[in-house]
Amino acid sequence: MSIRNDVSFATAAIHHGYDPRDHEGALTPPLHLTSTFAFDSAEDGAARFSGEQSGHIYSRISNPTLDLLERRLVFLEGAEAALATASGMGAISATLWTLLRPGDEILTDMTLYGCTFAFMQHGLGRFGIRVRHVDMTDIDAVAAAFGPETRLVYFETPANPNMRLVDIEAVCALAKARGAWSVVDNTYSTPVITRPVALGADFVVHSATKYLGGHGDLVAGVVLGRAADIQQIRMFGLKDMTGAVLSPFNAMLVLRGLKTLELRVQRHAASAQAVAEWLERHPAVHVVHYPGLASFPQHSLAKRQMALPGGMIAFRLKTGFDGGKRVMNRLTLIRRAVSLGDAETLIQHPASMTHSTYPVEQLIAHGIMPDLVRLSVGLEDPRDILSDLGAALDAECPALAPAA
Ligand code: 7XF
Repeated sequence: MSIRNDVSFATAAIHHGYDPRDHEGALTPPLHLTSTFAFDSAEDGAARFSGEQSGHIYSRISNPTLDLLERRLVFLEGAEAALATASGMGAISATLWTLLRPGDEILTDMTLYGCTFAFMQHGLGRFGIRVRHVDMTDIDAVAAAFGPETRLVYFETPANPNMRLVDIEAVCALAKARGAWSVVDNTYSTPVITRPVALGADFVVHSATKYLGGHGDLVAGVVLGRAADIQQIRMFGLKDMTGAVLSPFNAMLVLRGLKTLELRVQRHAASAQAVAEWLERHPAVHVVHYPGLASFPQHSLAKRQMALPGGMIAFRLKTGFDGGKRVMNRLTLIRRAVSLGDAETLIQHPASMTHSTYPVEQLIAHGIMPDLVRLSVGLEDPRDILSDLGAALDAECPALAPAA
């Protein structure tokens, strides 16, 4: 199913899949806080288990509140089906455990979120699935990296934490031609900015903990793809392998977050553009990685593939890693915390925090500079964000003066 043209994104994010008339007029969808579902008869129960009869059985398999969230996300991402999970890692692991077998190989970009990297290296690696990293900004290198065992291509765009972009259409077309599945982590972009399914991706995964939830009060994930594949992931990767089922309460919070997703992402992006331009002009800053800057090496791909440049920025200071630590410790409004996509502006140091799962000697090879600082631009008044950053960065300037 493709994105419908008759209802706009913002409207669907509020209304799609729910009619108050089916729920005693309740404006807000009811929360189905139940672990199990009563059958009308022993025969009905057996028919549900055998698949002859549709209907819920047990909340590790499905639940009406999760069902609504899944249908809404299906619409927003333009996919056929979705499976909500307890976390982004739950979505990624349930998907890969379902699709891969010992001896298979995954082709992935150099840069991945730290726990995705660890899951592939140590989780899948332990069970005979190999991971090959390739620079996916170089399409010829991707084409050359396929081997006879390559079953799946996996990447993030923009990549966490260095903002590298991958050309979704080009890489997914290569995967398809070589008979491999493509899985795109769309956490940084959200469907407001990029819809990978329309660009040829087989699967889209999210950490819904981030922009989809949007308020820093939950952990959740989702995988989207074709109906038959998602059903397999539900009945094997989720039900039998990981059990990483989302709580209906958290599903409700994600549904609430989705209502303002488009508005929030627009504001995150507008503020991040202003902050990135300001950072680029600051004398203490060495380099800023942000898709909305003309100086960004993949700026033209960003304009082609992304409706907005997003809310995430990575930067490096002229005073290096120690300078980054000093700046972080001077901030009074911006919070020193991992995660992203929250109302609060968050700052963290990937090499020692979110990406500390990489062996230190491999960080640079994976494009994660040890002095890189990551900023998730929040929804505060951008003038307040800039004034906090300004004070912290100006205090760094004396350290720039050449030694007498
Ligand atoms: O299991 P989670 O909901 O935390 O999601 C995992 C995940 C998957 N993909 C991407 C691109 C992610 O960024 C994440 C989580 N990242 C957080 C971060 O980078 O701050 C986790 C904090 S350690």
